[in-house]
Amino acid sequence: MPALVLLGAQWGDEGKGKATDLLGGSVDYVVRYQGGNNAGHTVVVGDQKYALHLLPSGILSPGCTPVIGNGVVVDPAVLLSELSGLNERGVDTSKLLISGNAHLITPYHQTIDKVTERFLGNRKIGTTGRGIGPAYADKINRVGIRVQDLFDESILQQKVDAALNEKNQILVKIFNRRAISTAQVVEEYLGYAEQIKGYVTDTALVLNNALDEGKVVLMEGGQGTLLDVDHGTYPFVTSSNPTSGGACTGSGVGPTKISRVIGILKAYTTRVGSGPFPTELLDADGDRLRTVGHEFGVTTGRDRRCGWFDAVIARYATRVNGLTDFFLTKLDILTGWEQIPVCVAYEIDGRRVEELPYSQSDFHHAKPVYEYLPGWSEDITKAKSLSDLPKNAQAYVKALEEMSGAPISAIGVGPGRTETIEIN
Ligand code: 2SA
Ligand code: GDP
Ligand code: MG
Repeated sequence: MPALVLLGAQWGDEGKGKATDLLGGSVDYVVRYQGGNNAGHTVVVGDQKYALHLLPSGILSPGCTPVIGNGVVVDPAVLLSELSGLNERGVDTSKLLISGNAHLITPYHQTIDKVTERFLGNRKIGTTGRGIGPAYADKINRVGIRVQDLFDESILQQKVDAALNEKNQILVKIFNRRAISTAQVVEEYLGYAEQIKGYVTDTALVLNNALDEGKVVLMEGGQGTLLDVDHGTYPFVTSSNPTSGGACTGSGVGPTKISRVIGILKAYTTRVGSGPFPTELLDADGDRLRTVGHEFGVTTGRDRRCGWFDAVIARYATRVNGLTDFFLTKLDILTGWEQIPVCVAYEIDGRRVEELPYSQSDFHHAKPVYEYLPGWSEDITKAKSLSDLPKNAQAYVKALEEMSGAPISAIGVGPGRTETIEIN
């Protein structure tokens, strides 16, 4: 198996961290290809719980080389603090590789992210406030600062100065904030250069050489398909491409090298931030999913919005990512419901719609059409095979598989590494 991609099939927080960690033992490299420290990936190893924001989840697998690809935006202060946090807990992070072409998040990106959200008022995106969108905007505008710029003081000075010329105009004149000083940013960032230098390399070359030698490379998405800037619920999206195409551009590995694309699919649906969500539950059932499923932002601590499983979204994820299979997660959280609604289609202005509407206005008006599947009450957290599950849980999994358009190859029945059913 050469390269494989693992990504979120919904709005993120499907359990990608656990899934990556599960595969970590059988892969040589784990690569983050987009996003930054807006991600929150939880990995539970024995009695230890790790929350990773910027680093790839593979950093917890000793045999694995973790890679931050060119498509990621890196906040160096967060990077260093995440590394030292792991080191203090005895995790070896010395193998980390960071692309010199990855862009940097700077304090002015965070300021712009936060003030823009404040000015948008009730039209806000609900960002994580980590400066992600403004950093990607600078990358596309060709005024971004890259990791490699840290190692040339005069280039860094020139680039920060050019970027701040424009930013300060906006901050002072439009947002009524204080101007940010070039000297201060340059001094802070030069301070990171020495600490980061040893990790920085041409990661695309390293990964392609590794693939030529028969090594296995896992590319790990942050966020999820419906938060993709091209294929998600724009403008309520993140500013990068979590979908499978992003794995190629964000790592420098071509599509012909990828043999498997795994979609991580939660047995119900959650979303953090603003935007349409047809199966959202604003009642006691939603609160129950949030409480039982511990649905709170790993990065910001925000309540996640919760709702029933949406098969229209799952089918869409299969299509836009070319998924080969799904990992179904958090099935255990559904234990105890008498019946479980599953959205099989939408009703939009009196019409039944089977595919995700490309028009955002239509999607905003989509009402879920539910089928009701019988629930189960038995504890499933010790199940090791499909046949260990109660009949109704097996039927729920089978129904989701049929509706979603790709086979389910693993089922999560708890947060721990071993709480997984693998299906061959
Ligand atoms: P941003 O900060 O520009 O990427 O925000 C834009 C939208 O993307 C959403 N987003 C996320 N959604 C789910 N999980 C994410 N990671 C954290 C987690 C989130 C947290 O694992 O819990 O802690 O709040 C994530 N990152 C970005 C975001 O909510 C906006 O809707
Ligand atoms: P990610 O962003 O996709 O990596 O997901 P998060 O870490 O933000 O959220 C998923 C949460 O569900 C984490 O707390 C995981 O430990 C937990 N989790 C993952 N798989 C399962 C599962 O099968 N059952 C239960 N109960 N929890 C799970
Ligand atoms: Mg998360």
